Amino acid sequence: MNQEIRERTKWFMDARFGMFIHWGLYAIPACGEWVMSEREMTVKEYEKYFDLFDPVDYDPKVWVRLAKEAGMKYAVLTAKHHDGFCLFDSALTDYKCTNTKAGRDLVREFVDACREEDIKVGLYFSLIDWHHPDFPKYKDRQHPMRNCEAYKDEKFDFDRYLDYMHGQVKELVTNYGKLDLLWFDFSYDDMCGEKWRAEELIRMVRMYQPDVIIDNRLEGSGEDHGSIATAEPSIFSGDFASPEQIIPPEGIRDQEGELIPWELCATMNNHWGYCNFDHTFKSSQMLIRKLVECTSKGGNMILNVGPDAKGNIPCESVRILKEIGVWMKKNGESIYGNTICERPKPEWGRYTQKGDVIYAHVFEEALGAMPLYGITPEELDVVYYLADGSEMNRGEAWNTVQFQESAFVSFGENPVFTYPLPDQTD
Ligand code: JFZ
Repeated sequence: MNQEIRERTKWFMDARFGMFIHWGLYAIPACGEWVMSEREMTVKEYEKYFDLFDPVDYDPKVWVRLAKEAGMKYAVLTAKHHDGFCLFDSALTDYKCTNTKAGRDLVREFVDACREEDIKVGLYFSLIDWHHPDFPKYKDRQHPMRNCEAYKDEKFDFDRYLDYMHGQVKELVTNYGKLDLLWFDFSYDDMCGEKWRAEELIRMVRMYQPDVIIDNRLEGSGEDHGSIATAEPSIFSGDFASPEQIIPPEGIRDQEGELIPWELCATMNNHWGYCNFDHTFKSSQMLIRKLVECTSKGGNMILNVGPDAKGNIPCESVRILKEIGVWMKKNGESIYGNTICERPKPEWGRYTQKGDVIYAHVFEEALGAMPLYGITPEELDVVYYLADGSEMNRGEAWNTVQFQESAFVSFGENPVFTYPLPDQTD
């Protein structure tokens, strides 16, 4: 993995935790961002949501402050999703928020809010566009390119679409100041890489935004060249890998075995876009553990919210984020700037590490003593609870820490113990 990527992604890999925001016209039908495809709606049918769109409560400062309260360091908003509707004031289409009742540039307000609150700014941009007349129409979820009945006789000039798509990306990278992150989505089958004129696209982006971090979804998994995991990534291979919903078992490494930047994208319930009947929200405890797991494997987690049609983040998500925030306030030190700890994974949880300090995340109650696998007693300096700074009672047993009844933090709170290792140079 090259040095340039390593330097560019430094802040990102230290940040560890971000907010993904999937928001657009699909908040109105309220069953996820794929509704147009899933119901095989025509452009005309779907456009009724364009007429209805009226996000009276939209205030990105509220979103960004919530992200901050949860301990997140960056936020990524869907400037355009697959439905083609633009949350920004594109000069290349009328299908944009400024022509709806919203009447304002929603991306502009979002980037301003992020900068005001000192949150790094990211924009998601869909390579797929179901609204554009020159984007070949889809049939089903897996094959967005297959023609559906209603469009079977239409001709598509794909290059014209690509000019449009590149033009919009240019607008985003030139009209909104410095962007910290761009999230392109997504390639499939042979629709990948140069089919998007990816090299040209990335050269243009880099000309205006030399430091922006870019995901790896311009590239398809079927490509036999490039990929950031190879010694010779192509220019459009991106800066980080983007596993979805599934945490890679051992983190992600390149061919030399070196960790590469990666970011798990995850939903809180089972949808990205707002869904008014999906109440299957994960617990804050589980999400905290997923964040710890990503950190312990050298990766990030970007956790999604799907605001509703008025622009409010669902109350379940707000509650969960606030709970995570309480934990992060006390234990964030074990997440930010941390990475993989090259010791055997403890049976009862996970280690994260920053410099000489090991943080032990206890997921499972031990029977009185907690063996510090892979750490010798000689290495140990002090052991204390990160949440309150109190010292742990060190047991007699070799390589174990004895719990003091009174100091025991209940399982549900994800206690973290820190093990600052003595200075190696001593
Ligand atoms: C994509 C989008 O289709 C989805 O709406 C959401 O924005 C998500 C973050 O990204 O979904 C994908 C893209 C790629 C894969 C799976 C889901 N994939 O390669 O497995």
